[in-house]
Amino acid sequence: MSDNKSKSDHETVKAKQETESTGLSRRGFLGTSAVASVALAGATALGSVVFTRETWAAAAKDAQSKVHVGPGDLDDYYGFWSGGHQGEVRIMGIPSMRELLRIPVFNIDSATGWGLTNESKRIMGDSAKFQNGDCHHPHLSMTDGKYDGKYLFINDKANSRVARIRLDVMKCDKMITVPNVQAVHGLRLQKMPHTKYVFANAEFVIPHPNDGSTFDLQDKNSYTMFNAIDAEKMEMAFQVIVEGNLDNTDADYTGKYAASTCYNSEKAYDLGGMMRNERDWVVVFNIPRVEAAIKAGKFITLGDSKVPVVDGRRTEGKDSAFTRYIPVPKNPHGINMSPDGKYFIAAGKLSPTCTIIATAKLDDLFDDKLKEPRDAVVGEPELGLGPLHTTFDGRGNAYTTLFIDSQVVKWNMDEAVRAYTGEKVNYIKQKLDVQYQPGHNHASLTETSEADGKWLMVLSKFSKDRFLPTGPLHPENDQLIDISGDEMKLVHDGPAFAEPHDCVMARRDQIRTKKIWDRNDPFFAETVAIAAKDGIKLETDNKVIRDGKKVRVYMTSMAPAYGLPEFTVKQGDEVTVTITNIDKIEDVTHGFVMTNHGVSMEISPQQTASITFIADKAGLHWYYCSWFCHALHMEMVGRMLVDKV
Ligand code: CUK
Ligand code: CUA
Ligand code: CA
Repeated sequence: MSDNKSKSDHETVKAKQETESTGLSRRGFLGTSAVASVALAGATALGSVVFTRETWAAAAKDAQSKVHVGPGDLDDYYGFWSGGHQGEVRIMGIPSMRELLRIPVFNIDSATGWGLTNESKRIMGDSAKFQNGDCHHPHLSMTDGKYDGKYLFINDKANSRVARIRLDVMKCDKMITVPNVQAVHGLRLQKMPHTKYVFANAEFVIPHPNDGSTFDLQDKNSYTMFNAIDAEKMEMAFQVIVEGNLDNTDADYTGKYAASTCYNSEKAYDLGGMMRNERDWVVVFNIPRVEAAIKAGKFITLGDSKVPVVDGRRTEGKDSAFTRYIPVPKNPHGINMSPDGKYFIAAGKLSPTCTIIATAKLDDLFDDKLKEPRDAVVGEPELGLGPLHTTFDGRGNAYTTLFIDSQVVKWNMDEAVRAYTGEKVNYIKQKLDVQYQPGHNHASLTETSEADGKWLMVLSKFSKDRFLPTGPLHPENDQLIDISGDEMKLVHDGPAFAEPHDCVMARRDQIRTKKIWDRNDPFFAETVAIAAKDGIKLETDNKVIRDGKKVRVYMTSMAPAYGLPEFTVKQGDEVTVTITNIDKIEDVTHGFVMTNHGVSMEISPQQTASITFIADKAGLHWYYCSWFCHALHMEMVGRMLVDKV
C-alpha cells in the first residue's frame, strides 16, 4: 500500500479535484468537525467522512420514491446476484431490491432438492461430491452485444467449475470442472457476434504435472491458464498458458480480443512476494489466432485431458502469437470493457489509478507496430484509493469503486484520455460515499451496447452500523444508486448474505420465462427415459417396480394428493421415488419429503423429479408435501412401509 507521504499527497489531489469538479467538497459540506477517521480492522486507517444514519435517512427520502414499487407492481429490471461462497445465484427485482428467487448452483438446497435429486446430481456430474462453491461472476449470454435471454454463466472459485443457468426455467442445466487448473475466478462472455465462448481465468499458479513432486512455482512447468468454454455445448474449447497469474477478465465488442488482469506476475507464494514488482500487467488474448493454431493442430494436451492447450508465454523475451502483456501499476484487479467498445479499463487496486487500454490499438499491438505494449495505454486517471471495479452509464462516464476510500467515483473517459496527453481537464465528476468498502459495482445493462445509465449497484463488503446488529457476522450492503441525472444519489441499502461479489441487471423484457414445464424438457429427460424402460407412463401411472435390490416408485401428484398413498419396500432396498406433477396451474408446486431420510425435492407444474435413498430403517415412514399447494396441503401425505429383513 502507498506510504504516508504519497497518501497525503493523494488526499490533497483528491480534495482539490472534488472542489473543482463538483464545486462541493464533502469535507466542506459537512464541516471539518464532522471529519473523522474510520479504522478498518486489520488494515489501513481510512480517511473517510462519517455520516450518521439520520443524515442519510433524510437525504434519501426524495430518492426513495423512485425505488418504491407498490404492491402488485413489477420491477423494471431483473438483477442476478452471485451468492459468493454461499454458492447460489439470486434473482432480484430492481429498483425495489426485492429478492425474487434463489437458484441453487454449487450449494445443496433443501427446498428444491438441488444436490439431492437425481436430475441435479447428473448435472453436477463428478463434482456432485462437493457441497460447497464460491461463485463470483454471473454474466448473461449475448447476441450482437445485447442480452439474448438464453443463459447465465457463473464461476466456482472453490472447486474450479463453471455452471450455466437456463433463463427460461431459472435452473442450472450444465456444470463443468475446468481441467488442470485451480480456482476459476474471473469470468466474462464473448459479446460478438454472440456468446460462443465463456472466458474463465484460473487464478492460481500450479506445477504441471501436479503430482506431488514439487512445490516450486518459479519452474517453467509451473503456470496457470486462461480458459475458453464452448457456451452452447458447455465443453472446454481451449486453454492458454500464461505468464504470472490471472485475476479478472473481459471481452471486447469485435469478438477478437479478451483481456485479463494479473496481480502475481512474480509467481510468488506470499503477500510480500506478490507485491514485489512495481508493475504487473494486463494480458490481451487474440482469440482468432488461438482458434487458427488449434485448427492447424498446433497445440498440446495435458495429462488425461483432451483439451487443446496453446502456450501464451514469452520465449526469450519474445511474445507468443496469442498474447501481449501490457504493464500496469502493481496488483491490478477488475477489468471492464466500456459499452462503446473503445476501452478496456483495468483498476489499480494498490495504485490510485485506472489504466485505459484502447481497443483501437490492439491490432497494431499484435502486429508489433507499437514501439512498446504500453503504447496501447491512452489514459491513467488518478481516481482515489483502492480502485477495484468499473462500470459505465453509456453517456461516456465510468464509475469506479474505491475500496479504501469507501467511495464510488464518477469520471469521464474521454476527458481522462485527453488529460493523459497533458491537456488541463478535470475528468472527475463526483465522488459518493458508500457504506462501506465497495468491491464490484454494476450499472444497468453496462456490459452490453445498450448501457442505459439508470441504476448503479454498489456491492459494499462491510455494512458495520447500517442494519440491526446480527452478531459477529454482518450482512454485506448492496447499495442502489440513481445515476439517471448528473449526480449520483444513493437510494437504497440492501442487506445481503455472503457474498455477492458481482451482479448483472437486464431489462425485464429481455428475460422470458416459462410458466410451467414442458413435458419434454431436457432437464428431466433422462428420468423420463428410465421410466419409459420400465414401461411407465408418467402422467398417469402409479406403480412400484422391483429390479433386484433396486425399487423404483412412480407416482403422480395433483393438489392435494399423491398418486400413491402408500408403498412397501424391503429393508436395505435402494429406493428411487419419481414424481410427476400433473397440475397444470401456474405456481402449484408440490414437494416430496421422506421423513428421517434426508429426502426433499420440488416438483413444479408438469415437472418430473426423482430422488434416490436407502430404506435402511424398518417400519412405517410418512412422506409429505413440503410446498404449500392447497387448503388441504397438510393432508397431502403418504406412508412407506419398510419390511424388516
Ligand atoms: S472479484 Cu470479488 S470484489 Cu471475485 Cu470480481 Cu473484485
Ligand atoms: Cu402438494 Cu403441498
Ligand atoms: Ca504483483
